[in-house]
Amino acid sequence: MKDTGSGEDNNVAPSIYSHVSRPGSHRYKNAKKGLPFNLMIVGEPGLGCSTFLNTLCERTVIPASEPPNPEQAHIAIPMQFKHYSVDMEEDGMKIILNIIDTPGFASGTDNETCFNQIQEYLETQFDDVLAEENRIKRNPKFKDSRVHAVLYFINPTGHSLREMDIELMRRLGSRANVIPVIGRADSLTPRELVLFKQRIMNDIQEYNIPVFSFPDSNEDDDVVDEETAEENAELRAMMPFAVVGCEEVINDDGRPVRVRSYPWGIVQVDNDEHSDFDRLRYVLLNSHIGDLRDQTQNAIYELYRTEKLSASSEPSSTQQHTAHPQSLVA
Ligand SMILES: Nc1nc2c(ncn2[C@@H]2O[C@H](COP(=O)(O)OP(=O)(O)OP(=O)(O)O)[C@@H](O)[C@H]2O)c(=O)[nH]1
Ligand SMILES: [Mg+2]
Repeated sequence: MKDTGSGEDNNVAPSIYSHVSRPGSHRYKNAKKGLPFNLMIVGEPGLGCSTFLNTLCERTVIPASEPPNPEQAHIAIPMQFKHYSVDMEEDGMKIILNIIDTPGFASGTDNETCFNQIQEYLETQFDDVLAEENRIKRNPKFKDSRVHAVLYFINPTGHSLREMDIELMRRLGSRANVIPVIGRADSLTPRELVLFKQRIMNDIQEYNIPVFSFPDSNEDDDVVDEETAEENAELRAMMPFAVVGCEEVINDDGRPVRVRSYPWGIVQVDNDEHSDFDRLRYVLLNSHIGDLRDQTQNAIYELYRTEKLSASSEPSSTQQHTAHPQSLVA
């Protein structure tokens, strides 16, 4: 069954985090019903995934999880895929944010099952599109549920990536735009965070982990204008994004501000000096929403489609798959 957040709400308040959007995102402003963006969140229990999503949506979409019953603590809870849909508005652009949360990920000893389930989930969405492309009569109401980005939450240990992180990101990187994120980043001091980010990026390079990269003008034949190339270089240097989430909103001179209050001070979620939350939010819902969708549809799905069709041994089924691959692009 599908859990829906406040997806029915048509009078969506513009985000308190709104900036001026980059020209690239304006091409979707005509998406009258809203531009669908499918976002999956994966992370170990307690890393702040749900809080991050609620912060992103600026409302409680995912309720706080019930504390586990101590008498049943020995029973591993299977991972679930929970769906939420939220209407958002970002600088005049309507976005239908479809969230896939994965509570229970890595909460038992058998991570392999979780990895397989997530990979299968991503591939099933591709299979649905492939099947739809090949129908003689297309379903006009077909919902494209290919996942446009997977946020992978890394534990703020301060060490480096663990085997589990490497294995999961490696496996999912060919099936989705994986964006690594350090959860609960306020647990590290600024200096620890710099070192931790460096170690993670070294591991990503060393183990050839295919995470989403913000393209450089030299690397990409597509036109990446100077402004975008500069912005992308800045974003690459910031990776992995260190996020802080919080549900508490305080009034700061008439401006609603999300803060985590501690006896020794406060952490402001949207303050760039405290957290990369605001930059990541902007990447997902504004500057790179088009790139993430295009990359999913034109590169990742295409690769999957080719693999799948090449593997198909039946000559008749190969002939069937001749529909134009772009035909389902919203
Ligand atoms: N210090 C700190 N705590 C956080 C942050 N985000 C969430 N928390 C706290 O961490 C705890 C777990 O947060 P959740 O958002 O429920 O974490 P989750 O990853 O969704 O965990 P489960 O759904 O329980 O598996 C809560 O007590 C949150 O208040 C953060 O950025 N910093
Ligand atoms: Mg959660």
